[in-house]
Amino acid sequence: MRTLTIVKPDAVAAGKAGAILARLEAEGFRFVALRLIRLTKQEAEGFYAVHRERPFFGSLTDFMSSGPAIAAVVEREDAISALRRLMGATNPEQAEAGTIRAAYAASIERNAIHGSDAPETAAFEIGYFFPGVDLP
Ligand code: 3AN
Repeated sequence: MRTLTIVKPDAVAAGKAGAILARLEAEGFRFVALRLIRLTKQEAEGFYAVHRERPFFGSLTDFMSSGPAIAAVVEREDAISALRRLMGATNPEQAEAGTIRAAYAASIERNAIHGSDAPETAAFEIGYFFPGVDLP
């Protein structure tokens, strides 16, 4: 099974991208596709369209378009739930010890990593960053 992950701009700016990608590999994820992205505000808004009505939408899309990030398609058994567990809670103060957000997230918004939350969102998000790519 596959899912979409993003090492967010805060983690890339902090020089933690390599550590996070290495952690994914250590937890059994294999990279299927990977690219450095620099989202425009509009692209960030399109990606987070489901959150359009949320009060943090403007700030979130500013942050996500603030600098380079890394988008990757990763593969593993139970990839979606395994990645969500490895990421930890959205709010790093509530993230379990040993999770990526507990280690690297600065706040509920600048929280280091994204992972799709369901098969339908994974399909949409993979297509959003790798359109027309014939993934192996
Ligand atoms: P998750 O990334 O854990 O699936 P979502 O889908 O609820 O969390 O939220 C998407 C993103 O929106 C989060 N990764 C985080 O960057 C941001 N976010 C969520 N809740 C808040 C909040 N209360 N204040 C600011 N940003 C938030």
